[in-house]
Amino acid sequence: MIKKIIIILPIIIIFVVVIALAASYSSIETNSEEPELIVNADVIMPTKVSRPGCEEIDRCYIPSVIVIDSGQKVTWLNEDSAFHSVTSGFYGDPTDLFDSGHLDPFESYSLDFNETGTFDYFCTLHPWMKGQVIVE
Ligand SMILES: [Cu+2]
Repeated sequence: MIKKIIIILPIIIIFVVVIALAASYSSIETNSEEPELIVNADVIMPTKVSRPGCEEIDRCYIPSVIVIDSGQKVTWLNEDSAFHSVTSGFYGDPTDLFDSGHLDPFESYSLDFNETGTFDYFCTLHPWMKGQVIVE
């Protein structure tokens, strides 16, 4: 009788552990299926742009040049795991027209453009990141 219990008990314990692991795994699965951020971004800061190189393929801000009509809004979304900014002007020569400050990963920043013109912007943390909003 005791021998039987000694054999059966570990089997029951393993069975319970497997069920518990399966339950926790399936709940993780369910969570990952929930919709992620729903932000209608016009310009994306993609992953890995905190290292130089994106400027060579014009992909630091995507698109790096956006053309809109006067009165339209532009929304930037930081899809990188590093901080970035959307700051008017050029690195070392900001124009003080707009500045998002440091955007956290998956944080967005929106701005209305009511005047026509070409608005250069850059990232205060990564001098190679440059973009342009052209308002017609
Ligand atoms: Cu940056």
